Amino acid sequence: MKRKTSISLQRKASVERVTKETTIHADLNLDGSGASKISTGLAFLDHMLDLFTKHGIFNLKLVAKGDLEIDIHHTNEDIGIVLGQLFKQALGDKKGIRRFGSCFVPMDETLSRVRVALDISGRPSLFFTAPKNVAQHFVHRDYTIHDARELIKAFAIQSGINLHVDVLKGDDPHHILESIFKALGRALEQATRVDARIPGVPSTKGLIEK
Ligand SMILES: [Mn+2]
Repeated sequence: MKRKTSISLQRKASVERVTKETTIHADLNLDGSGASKISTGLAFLDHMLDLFTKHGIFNLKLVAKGDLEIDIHHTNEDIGIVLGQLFKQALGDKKGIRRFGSCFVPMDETLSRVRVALDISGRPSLFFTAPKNVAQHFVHRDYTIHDARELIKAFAIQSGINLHVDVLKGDDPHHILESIFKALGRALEQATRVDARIPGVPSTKGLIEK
């Protein structure tokens, strides 16, 4: 595996990940305007990452080419890995950030039944719950809520974020996934925001695990 990264003083990061399964190039600006340029080979995932970027008010460019002839697993998971690495690098020493974020995003019948809450704690974990009958539904030919869970898990682990995603109700998987990716973007927007009143890292310990 080849991996190249670059960090700038501004809260930006670039990641290039090349393996036998996928090739991914990505650039993130945490202090963007919600502009996205996404091409993953999976139309539904492009749509979700556009929403994530827009509602996170980040700028994200991501081009992925993966072994989709096998299935979407490698491409989907590796995109989660790269997104996590981008956020970890762009956050740098995490000085002055709000650290916590949470959001409910209404989407027609899934009103207030998708909850996302997160802590940029440096201690990565994902707690993801969804009603059984919803989780296995195919959304668009080849993308399920289970696939979204796998991407978000890789993201949480690589970014060092403690992340809770709870789908409590909802009938339409497309709407549920939109709520999840929008709420994740908005909760990250809150948590990554720099607040001038916060001196140093937002922890009484005086550090956040690297
Ligand atoms: Mn849609």
